[in-house]
Amino acid sequence: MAVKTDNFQSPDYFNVDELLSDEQKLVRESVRNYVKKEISPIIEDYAQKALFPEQIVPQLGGLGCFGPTIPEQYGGGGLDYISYGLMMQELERGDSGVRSTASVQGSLVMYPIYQYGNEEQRNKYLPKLASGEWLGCFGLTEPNHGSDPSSMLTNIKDNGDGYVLLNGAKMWISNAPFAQVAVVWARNEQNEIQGLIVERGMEGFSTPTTHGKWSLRASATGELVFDNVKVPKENILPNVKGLKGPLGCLTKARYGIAWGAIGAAMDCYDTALQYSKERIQFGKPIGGFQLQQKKLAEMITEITKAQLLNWRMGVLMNEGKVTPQQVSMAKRNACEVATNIARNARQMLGGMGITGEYSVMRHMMNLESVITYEGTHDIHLLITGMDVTGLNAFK
Ligand code: TGC
Ligand code: FAD
Repeated sequence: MAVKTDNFQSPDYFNVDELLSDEQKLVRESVRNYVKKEISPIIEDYAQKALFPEQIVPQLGGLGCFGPTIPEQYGGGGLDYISYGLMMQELERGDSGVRSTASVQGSLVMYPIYQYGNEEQRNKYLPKLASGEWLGCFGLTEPNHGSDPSSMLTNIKDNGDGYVLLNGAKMWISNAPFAQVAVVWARNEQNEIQGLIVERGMEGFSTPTTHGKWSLRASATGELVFDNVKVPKENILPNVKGLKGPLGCLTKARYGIAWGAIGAAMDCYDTALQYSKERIQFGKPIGGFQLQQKKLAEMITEITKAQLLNWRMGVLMNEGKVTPQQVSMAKRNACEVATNIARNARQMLGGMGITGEYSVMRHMMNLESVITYEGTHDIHLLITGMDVTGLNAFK
């Protein structure tokens, strides 16, 4: 496939740029330039072939996209949450799978080691994860427990010799086939959920690849299988017990997804806008027809609303005031908006919309995963429903 030129023009209808600091704009610019140079030219080819572009791991590390809010002493970027959000926006503008790689590494692997780990664990793992020397994954979902992780069966038993024995299986795990390190959530003998760091090479630990995905094809997904894996007790994350451990990580990752999904939507909108001005039918550009303008007008309206919501969420996150329920709303909204925009943009491109000549169909298929993982659309509706009514409709 021919190398692509990326002519992305970022939509900013309500001058949201004016709300950003110079540092935040600089961060965004560097990731945008990286995506134009290293991701856009190759990503369609990798997605078509269902290959994970392994080279992005050290590249993203070098760019500071892994753990940007983790303190610099552990290799993180020491940046604020709006910078982090803008990074995720730009990465997902390129491809949701690339953003996934960064989200998992930063929010689901580095964050729990930083937040729930001890100093030795932080020093041992965080710098290597930050630089991209190591890739990590996060194991919460199981074959029979997705939306309801509280019912997980994966378990640890004290082996009496400084080790625990880990048994069970995790499914749908991003980065798993290439990861050196897995943060795994399991039940202990007191029935409490605990996190532990499992390393590739531990006997009884395998990571079979998941094949046949029509979505996130350039992201590697796999299982984590544990068959009496002897994990040193020192690999248990000491500072959290219970489901709030993994759910706390999800809040950080959902935050990044809310920004990321809008990045994908911005790319779909920009592609459809440019196409509508160039594609002539019935003697004029299709952008001159009212039906196409309605689609574009609705797209830019929804993108703008979501950009403002994300910015406000970032401010609250920086102030330590955001609630998990607010993050949940922003994640759900961004995914729904982006999914609808991708579908409409694809239609606006006519037959060309189903080809890899344009990014839109790839985004559209990717977003089906993004609206499903980190809590499905339904689960996030129920989180908001419970928050506003005080009544639990999950069970
Ligand atoms: P519940 O009783 O509500 O809560 C248990 C404890 O956790 C606390 N909590 C949270 N803390 C931080 N952030 C959140 N978002 C939190 N939600 C709840 C809660 O306060 C409580 O604390 P405590 O101190 O009282 O113990 O738990 P529940 O079992 O009723 O479940 C609630 C529910 C359904 C919302 C939760 O299970 C859920 O969110 N389910 C969705 C599962 C999910 O999102 N899985 C994601 C797997 S990872 C993934 O998809 C990665 S893809 C990444 C990529 O590739 O980019
Ligand atoms: P289910 O929970 O079986 O849900 C099926 C349907 O039932 C959904 O429509 C859901 O909304 C609905 N439903 C469930 N409960 C209720 C209810 N109470 N009320 C109403 N409707 C309900 N997980 C990880 O741990 N780590 C990862 O890195 C990871 N990466 C992923 C990558 C990809 C590409 C995908 C697709 C998934 C990934 N996941 C990961 C798993 C993801 O988080 C789960 O798929 C998601 O949480 C949903 O779980 P499930 O697939 O088991 O669906």
